[in-house]
Amino acid sequence: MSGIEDPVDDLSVTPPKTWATGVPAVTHALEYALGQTSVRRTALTLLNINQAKGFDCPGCAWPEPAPGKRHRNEYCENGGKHIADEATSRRVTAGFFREHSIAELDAKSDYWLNQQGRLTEPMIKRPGATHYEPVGWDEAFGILADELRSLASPDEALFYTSGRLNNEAAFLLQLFARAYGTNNLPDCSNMCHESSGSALGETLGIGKGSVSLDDIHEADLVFVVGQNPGTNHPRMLSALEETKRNGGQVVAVNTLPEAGLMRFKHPQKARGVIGRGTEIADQFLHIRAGGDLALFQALNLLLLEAEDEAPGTVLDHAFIASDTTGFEAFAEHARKTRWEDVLEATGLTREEIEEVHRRVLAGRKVIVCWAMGLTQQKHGVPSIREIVNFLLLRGSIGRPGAGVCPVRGHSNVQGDRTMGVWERMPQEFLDALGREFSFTPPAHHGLDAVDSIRAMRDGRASFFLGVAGNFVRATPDSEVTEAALRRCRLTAQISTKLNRSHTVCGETALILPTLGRSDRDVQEGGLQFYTVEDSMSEVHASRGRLAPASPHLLSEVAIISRLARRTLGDEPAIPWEEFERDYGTIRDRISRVVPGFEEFNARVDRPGGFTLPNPVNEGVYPTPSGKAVFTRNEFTMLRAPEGHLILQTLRSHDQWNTVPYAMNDRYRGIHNARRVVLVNPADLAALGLADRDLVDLVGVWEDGRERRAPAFRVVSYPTSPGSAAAYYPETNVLVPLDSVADISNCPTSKGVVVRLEPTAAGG
Ligand SMILES: Nc1nc2c(c(=O)[nH]1)N[C@H]1C(S)=C(S)[C@@H](COP(=O)(O)OP(=O)(O)OC[C@H]3O[C@@H](n4cnc5c(=O)[nH]c(N)nc54)[C@H](O)[C@@H]3O)O[C@H]1N2
Ligand SMILES: Nc1nc2c(c(=O)[nH]1)N[C@H]1C(S)=C(S)[C@@H](COP(=O)(O)OP(=O)(O)OC[C@H]3O[C@@H](n4cnc5c(=O)[nH]c(N)nc54)[C@H](O)[C@@H]3O)O[C@H]1N2
Ligand SMILES: [Mo]
Repeated sequence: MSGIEDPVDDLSVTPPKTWATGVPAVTHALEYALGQTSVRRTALTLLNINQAKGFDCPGCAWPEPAPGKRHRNEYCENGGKHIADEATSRRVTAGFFREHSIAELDAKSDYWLNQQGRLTEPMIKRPGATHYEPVGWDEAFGILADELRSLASPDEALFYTSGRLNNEAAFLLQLFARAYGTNNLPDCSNMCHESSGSALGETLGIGKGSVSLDDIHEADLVFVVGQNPGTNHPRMLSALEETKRNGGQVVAVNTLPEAGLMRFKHPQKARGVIGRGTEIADQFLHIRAGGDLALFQALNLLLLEAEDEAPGTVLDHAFIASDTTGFEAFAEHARKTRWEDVLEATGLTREEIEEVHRRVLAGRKVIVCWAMGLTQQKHGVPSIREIVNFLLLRGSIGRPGAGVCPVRGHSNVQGDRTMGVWERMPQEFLDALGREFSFTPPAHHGLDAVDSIRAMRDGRASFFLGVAGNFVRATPDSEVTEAALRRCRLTAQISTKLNRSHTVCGETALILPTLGRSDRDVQEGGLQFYTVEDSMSEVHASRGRLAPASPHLLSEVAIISRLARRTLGDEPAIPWEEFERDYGTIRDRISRVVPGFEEFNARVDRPGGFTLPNPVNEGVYPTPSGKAVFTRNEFTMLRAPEGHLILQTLRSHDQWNTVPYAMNDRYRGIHNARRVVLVNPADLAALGLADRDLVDLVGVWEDGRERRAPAFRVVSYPTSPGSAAAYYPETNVLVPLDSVADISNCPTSKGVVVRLEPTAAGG
């Protein structure tokens, strides 16, 4: 398999940190930036991140405070690193590809590939070639268009995107795919918050969260479940600090005692520099992997029992009667919850859960936040449905300070979905799109990420275009996925930086280099801006400031427009050239197709942009019954066979998804190595292993095929009993393609059964 070696294996371990951010954090961002580029570019980039006239941080999707309330430096350490990584002065040129064969590049680590710098001109690998060579844009579009036109069915083509893409380009991509004839629009959401979308769509009729930043600030109680904000959403800690200042409480639920959940030192305030910072979690539940469903079932049982004891004081009967369906059936089922199951599944004590229950009773303004620790579990969808039950019981939805908060990942992952990047867009959207552009979009659903891999593996798809992501490293079962991509007739990637999706090629492969968020985008119609939507449905503009990395780059909008025009000609009649000239004309079309975007151009020009309407907060639930739905969820838990552990594959502090920035995970005390596996000391003893032993991680799955990730250092760490943790993407090889969450089809990246085998000598 490709590129498994690490540049450094010089592991040192220090005790895990018990607080997050503070001055060292900003220093780390600056260090990374200055290692990549000049002082001037560093200053230009860092000072423009998330400012009203600047660009949206390409890091996470956490929202910015209102324009007047923003800090001069409204970014975090990791946002600073992401932008420095894009603004780097290093360049990958034609000479680089002459020097390195594709096989040679494929043997390099993900870290090394990224460190080579920005891509500068379009490149092609022709059939049978060992190297990429330069190709003109025109020829590249011709090759892509010929291939698309030669397919037996449009459904043999796949159009992947990640949430790095802006709204305008996302709208054009889905328009192009549908005008061409397919709904095959797999995206990173399929591997990310798909379980949230499934659960919330079914129960509340909306695929997104319902709270704003102000709601977080004024909540009585915020749950942070299966999420590591100190690393992945650092600005969320400022919001939680505010919750606490206003008298609210925080309960953290995690299999690891993550630093950011414990204590927070604000990096941009004097208080953050000295002193102990703010304690974040009032209560920390060190839960077993996959125990969250059982936890919320127990909390729901306690609420029903408390209502029995003091009728009319606990549940919100008026809300339940007016706004929901299914309460009786749910309650009957919930009363059968057995404490012995709950205690086994969660590993918590009954006292701990009762203590949470008392906190819940203290107020109705309750918010539950969650991320990958829930969505990437086999029973992620029922777990989230149970959270909705929990909030509905006390009417903690659709009211100030209350609601559901799936914390999104990529900066515009939510916007891409709003723009129609989804293999299963509702018919109303397709009808509106068809009306606007006078064609009939295909009605049958397309393929998601996992099904796309199956289709390539089985020869049902042979054309793959990836936009703004790294499909081959983001997806599970690396060996299977790599073989699937290599079977394609053509693979093409619209990217800013080199990654493994460029080295795992189809017969023909193309690299189409593009502008990044921080780059100035000038078209015939003048200086352009893009728009994005954050995790709380706020839509705003993003304007790049830097000189583009190379004169040969085209914007994503330009690449998609030119490819579409070349492939489709004038049928259907879509003004692709006009779109490329002036992105405002795309927004005009969006305003006529996508609900909530009326007068888009006018409204997005205001500082801070605008917030999309959220029906749930107006008491409207777009479900078939028009009400919020209580669900019955069967108790279930993760069990590993004797001698095995449940492995979660997660992010270190120094990476952006598939891209490691350094070999460190500072808050967890891991330095100079990524091939480490964190295991509870009691489990280590039971397995006959010692701290720093070298082991292979061996995946165990019902298909009997061996999946092996060789040579990991064991680190004794306070993971919850029976569970282990190691970094993604090095461990994706262990996640079976068919091991997916029920209903959402999201890979179970947080629930992989493994055994640890001592690495054979010489291994
Ligand atoms: N710096 C940085 N920021 C990022 C990203 C990045 O790579 N780097 N990625 C972005 C993206 S796309 C996303 S989706 C988000 C991801 O944000 P997170 O979801 O925070 O990311 P992970 O590192 O996958 O962490 C999963 C967390 O869930 C916990 N967990 C695992 N299993 C369970 C379980 O069964 N129950 C509970 N209660 N907890 C569990 C883990 O211990 C860990 O704290 O971050 C976004 N922000
Ligand atoms: N085992 C395991 N697997 C996982 C996960 C996990 O927790 N465990 N997490 C899943 C999740 S939550 C997600 S979201 C996916 C992430 O999957 P992806 O979104 O596909 O991966 P990224 O690593 O974010 O993609 C990085 C690449 O994007 C390109 N890029 C960056 N900026 C731009 C830009 O502005 N324009 C363009 N065109 N290209 C750009 C660069 O070339 C860079 O190499 O991975 C998923 N896979
Ligand atoms: Mo994600």
